[in-house]
Amino acid sequence: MIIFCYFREINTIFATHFIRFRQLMKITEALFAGSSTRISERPAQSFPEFAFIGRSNVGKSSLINMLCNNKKLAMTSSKPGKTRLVNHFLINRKWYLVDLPGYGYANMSKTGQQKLANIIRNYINLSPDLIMLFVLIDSRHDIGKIDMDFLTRLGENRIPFAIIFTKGDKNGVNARTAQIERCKQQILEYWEELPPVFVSSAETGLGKEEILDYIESVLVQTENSNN
Ligand SMILES: Nc1nc2c(ncn2[C@@H]2O[C@H](COP(=O)(O)OP(=O)(O)OP(=O)(O)O)[C@@H](O)[C@H]2O)c(=O)[nH]1
Ligand SMILES: [Mg+2]
Repeated sequence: MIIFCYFREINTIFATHFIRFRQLMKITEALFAGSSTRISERPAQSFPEFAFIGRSNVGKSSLINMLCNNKKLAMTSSKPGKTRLVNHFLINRKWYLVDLPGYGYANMSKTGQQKLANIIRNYINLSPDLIMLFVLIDSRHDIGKIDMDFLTRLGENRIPFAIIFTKGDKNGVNARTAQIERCKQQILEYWEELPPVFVSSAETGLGKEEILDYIESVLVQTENSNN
């Protein structure tokens, strides 16, 4: 299948990311740097970007807050469709965390959904500084068609991504592990190998160290390949 070779190529470029570095990344400063609807409106200063995407309400903004130890940094809500802009947060004055609107919010008007889809597509396809997209999946659910289609498009556009299974506190460890295993098998029906996979909880901090260490390893790798 054509997707397989795309993923193999992404994997070759990012293979070294699978090696765990013990960098003990710490976020000492997280500053809101601006909101945008198109790439031309991004913050003027350019730094490597790690962006968070996934279904509306999956926990993107909450995860950013958890990673930054600041519950008020990104706006969250129990109602889907809260984040409607691309929000840049400058971390340690060196890189950005980017909070994106969610996809798949069925209760929004068709025009509203289209608008969000355009904002997401514009950012993902055109940002020259996006080095890793974290695709968030609710750890209690199967991977839906909308998520799988989204992953396929990432493969087609050669966007490097990792997966984070969110809301890990909502299920017991056994049920969570079994469900995540199901999701991995679903991914392997379309992909030759799994991307890097993490489990998180914005409530308990589960996954924080692993995700931050991974970001650090990608940053080190990117710096090395630029020198
Ligand atoms: N128990 C639990 N609840 C979570 C977790 N992460 C997010 N939530 C809750 O899920 C709801 C949605 O969280 P958000 O972070 O706003 O989700 P989002 O993906 O940014 O949503 P949109 O911006 O609407 O696309 C909120 O009520 C959060 O408190 C988690 O890890 N555990
Ligand atoms: Mg949000």
